[in-house]
Amino acid sequence: MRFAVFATFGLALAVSADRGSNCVEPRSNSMKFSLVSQKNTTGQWTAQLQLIHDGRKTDERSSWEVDLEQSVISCNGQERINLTATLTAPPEPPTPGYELFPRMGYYKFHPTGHIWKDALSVCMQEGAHLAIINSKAEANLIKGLFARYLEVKSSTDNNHAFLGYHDHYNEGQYETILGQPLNSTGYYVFTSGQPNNAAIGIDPDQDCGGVTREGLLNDLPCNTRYAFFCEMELP
Ligand SMILES: [Ca+2]
Ligand SMILES: [Ca+2]
Repeated sequence: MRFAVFATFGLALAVSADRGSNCVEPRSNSMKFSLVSQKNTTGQWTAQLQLIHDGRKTDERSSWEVDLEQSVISCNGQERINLTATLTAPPEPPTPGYELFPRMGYYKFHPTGHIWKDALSVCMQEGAHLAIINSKAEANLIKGLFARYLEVKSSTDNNHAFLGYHDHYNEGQYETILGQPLNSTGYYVFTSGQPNNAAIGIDPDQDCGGVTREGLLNDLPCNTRYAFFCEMELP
């Protein structure tokens, strides 16, 4: 959904919305603009536009984006400032329950424990995959989602969740569920003393990927139930 706001200096304001067959009206009317246009000491006009949508500024976790273009026309000693602001609304999550994180993807935390292969299936059924961490920023995102749930259900412990990596084929050689070596994903930070491949309960070893509440990696037993993260790539 894209629509544009055209403003001329002097605050004559008009709104033009694309009403094509694939467009819908905005769902919320809690949208405010803050527009500042001023001449600096060298005589140049500058403009700043800020969008506040649902109480959040565009530079916070809102994924609304604002592009502002400005041109100055001088005519008969007068200056006319043309401003064009283009708002781009975030796409709807392809599957309910997924949250968009701009430039990262859609994520969903499942707070009810599953064994690893069932967690893998749940994510696939939702059109996603078990999450793979590719950066410190993504690890922080996972940590933040985990922190929303002080307790998880039907999980072996409250402090771990499954991710999309494993060492099913070669012990200690971790790879993602997409076949990439884990140490080339951009994030390979295990928590202290891990991976340890230790036996827990009915599991003789640990071949499935996990993450701690601190966003650090830990190998986990595959047939033990943990909460898990699904991830959907941006289109
Ligand atoms: Ca292992
Ligand atoms: Ca471990």
